[in-house]
Amino acid sequence: MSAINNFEGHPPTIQGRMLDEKILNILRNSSDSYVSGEELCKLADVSRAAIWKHVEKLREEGYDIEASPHLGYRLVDIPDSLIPSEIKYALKTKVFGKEVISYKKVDSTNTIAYELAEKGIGEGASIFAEEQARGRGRHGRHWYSPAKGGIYLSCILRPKIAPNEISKITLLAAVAVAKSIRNLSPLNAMIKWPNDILVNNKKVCGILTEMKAEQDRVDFIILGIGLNVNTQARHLPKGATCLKDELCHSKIERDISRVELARNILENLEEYYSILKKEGFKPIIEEWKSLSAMLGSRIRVILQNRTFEGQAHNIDENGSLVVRLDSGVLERVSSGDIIMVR
Ligand code: BT5
Repeated sequence: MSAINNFEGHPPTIQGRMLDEKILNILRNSSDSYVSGEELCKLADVSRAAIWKHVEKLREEGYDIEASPHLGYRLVDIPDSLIPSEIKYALKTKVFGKEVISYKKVDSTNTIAYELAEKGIGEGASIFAEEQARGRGRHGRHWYSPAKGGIYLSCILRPKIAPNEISKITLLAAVAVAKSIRNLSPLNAMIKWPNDILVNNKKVCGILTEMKAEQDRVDFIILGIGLNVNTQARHLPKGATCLKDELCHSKIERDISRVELARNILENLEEYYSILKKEGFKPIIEEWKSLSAMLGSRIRVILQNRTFEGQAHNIDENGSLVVRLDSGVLERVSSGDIIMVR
């Protein structure tokens, strides 16, 4: 596997990671001022040599830490990297992102998450990568996952649901991501059934929900989210866009913080997942409908063995799309591809 766990050649120990975070938090808390080496040793309860080693490691991860022989250490800049210390900082969740594992490059975060789920990793564990060599869409399609610009995330869920309810999780995730884009930008993110988020009718995000299940119950679900944030257009297929370019078209020139967006997505996932558990699927459907790019529109439905047209009429209690055919007959579609006709 081409993965580099936690931006090193080997997985860091839990103690090592905790010390990194401890040092970072001390530097963060002193905002713009220096923390002397002596004070840092005292607060982190380690030797000067250990501080130096961990500061070096943090620098390798992209933190700009100034070291002055007389004044001590100062945090100058933090990286917009999808690393545990950044994702977990100020993250307001109990389950999603409780465990964060980050990779520089993997084949597919869904594959890694699946393997970890089989080994028993807990619900909410979140696997991030800066790049995927073999990012997957549905039906074995390729998901373009170039380095640095996107968020490639897979979360492990262990809900008590039946296998035929899995599309509830896809729809829930679509609501969470669309809301996060709207929370952190002026862009009107919309949802296209079943698993796309669109901005200005172009795809910015796809969701791939996979599972391991017994006949009547889900063992675990891997919720995979691919979101183009600052991705260069030349790396994307036709019909796709990224948030940065859509902001630029609205005359807003800025990078969006992937870390902030990733945190917000984890927080929204937690909120909607807990709504699903406590109140059922109905409130999620209502949210989904309010964000829908297609209800009421004429659509073409492409299934494996046939294609037909109709009007996107509704979403039913299981997350299936209800299409009104020209004859007036309502047809339910539980999976397929949709093209908006006009
Ligand atoms: C999807 O499939 O939209 C699901 C994509 C899920 C990707 C995430 S990334 C993290 C996790 N790990 C993985 O390996 N996968 C998940 P589908 O509905 O089948 O759409 C696939 C189609 O979207 C492709 O055939 C292209 O037309 C288009 N596409 C591919 N890459 C894209 C991108 N980066 N942005 C927008 N569209 C893309």
